Amino acid sequence: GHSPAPHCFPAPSPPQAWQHHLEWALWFFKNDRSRAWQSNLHRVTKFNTVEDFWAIYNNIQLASKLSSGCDYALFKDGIKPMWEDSRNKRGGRWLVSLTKQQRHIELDHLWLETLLCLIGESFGEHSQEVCGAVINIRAKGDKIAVWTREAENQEGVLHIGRVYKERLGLSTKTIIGYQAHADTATKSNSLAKNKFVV
Ligand code: MGP
Repeated sequence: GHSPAPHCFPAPSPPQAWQHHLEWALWFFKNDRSRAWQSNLHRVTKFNTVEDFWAIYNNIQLASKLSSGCDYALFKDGIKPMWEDSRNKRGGRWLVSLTKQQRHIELDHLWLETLLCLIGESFGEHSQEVCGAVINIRAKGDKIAVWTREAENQEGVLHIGRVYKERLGLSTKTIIGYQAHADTATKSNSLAKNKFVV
């Protein structure tokens, strides 16, 4: 460790080695089975300040009030919330699967905490690995996920997973898994295999 600086002034905070990401985009997906998946996905708005984030958050429906089949996604501006985007295609997601009961007691809180993890860059230098987050409102059980750009980046993925699980306040007994999008996109049933768990 460092010895204390020999003067009375507070030491300057260390320069932050990672780049701050300033622009975020909010997306909305509304399920219309007569249309292709991609054409149901719409970018609603962009923002780059915390004040604008709250103005938007306070003016849209809570996730728990959306109808089944809808999603919200918050992604760094320029990254589309789809596997095919070049920034997503080698990546994957930390997936939190919720029970039906959790929609009424925890869903909105968990999603807000997820959004704050992203815009507050809670993962330190590994925040640059984050692409975005998605919430799926589904009758069979809602899902929240944080998408990262490189599934082979074990150190970054695990750091993000540990911090995220802690921030959500999930008990140590709750296990969450990370799946590569390549596996999710080609899975034959609803469960892609976990590449990592925390
Ligand atoms: P979903 O909306 O992520 O989960 O994917 P859901 O509805 O809970 O279904 P499950 O299969 O996980 O149980 C539903 C379907 O939407 C997928 O099977 C794809 O057909 C389509 N889809 C979802 N995503 C995230 C993408 C994507 O990024 N790209 C494309 N092309 N299709 C997607």
